[in-house]
Amino acid sequence: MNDVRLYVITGENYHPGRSVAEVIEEALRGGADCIQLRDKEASKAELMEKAQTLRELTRRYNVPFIVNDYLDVALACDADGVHLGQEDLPLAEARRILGPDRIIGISTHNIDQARTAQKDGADYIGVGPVFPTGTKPGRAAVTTSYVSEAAAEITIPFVAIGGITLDNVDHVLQAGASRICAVSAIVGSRNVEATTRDFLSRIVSRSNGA
Ligand code: TZP
Ligand code: MG
Repeated sequence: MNDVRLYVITGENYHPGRSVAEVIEEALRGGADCIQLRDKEASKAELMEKAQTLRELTRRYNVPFIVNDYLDVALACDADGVHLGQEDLPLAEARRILGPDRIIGISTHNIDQARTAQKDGADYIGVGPVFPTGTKPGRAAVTTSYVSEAAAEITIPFVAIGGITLDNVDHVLQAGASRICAVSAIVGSRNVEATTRDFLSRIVSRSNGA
């Protein structure tokens, strides 16, 4: 996860009438360098089909592929890893099942959760939601102050997530994030490839000290 700068998560409600593969391929063309399949509505069979499609696609672009929530689907499609929330399977059990080589990411909402995930061997953490977001309604925003706390203390890679758009991404980068994760601002945009490229150039110029 060290090289990841722009991590894009699927969100099919944001692009009615267009397939997940089509939209994600545009993000990959724009430079997304990590893809997560997140689908809380699909049946297991549907999820598996999407996972296989995205696995093939991400392999072509040589980009890590992560499955949200489901270790069985991740293993069955040979994903690079899984992403788990605080209420999902505990990290130690997930590690036992997945082994040392697959990526395990953990959502965190405060610095204590981040410390725990790091200590327990997470490969990366999500830090958010930074801003309120319709993609995860009802979850309080952690603000950029948690991003700054994570930047000051956490040594494993972290991705800032939640309500991040081209209008506020500079604040998140200024707060200390060097990896950005987004759903709606990218997959729901009118030109997915161009928007991805715009996000990436903001991230890169910030890491070059601009
Ligand atoms: N975890 C924390 S916030 C979030 C997830 C999955 C949703 C991010 O979606 P968006 O549309 O980029 O705000
Ligand atoms: Mg989950």
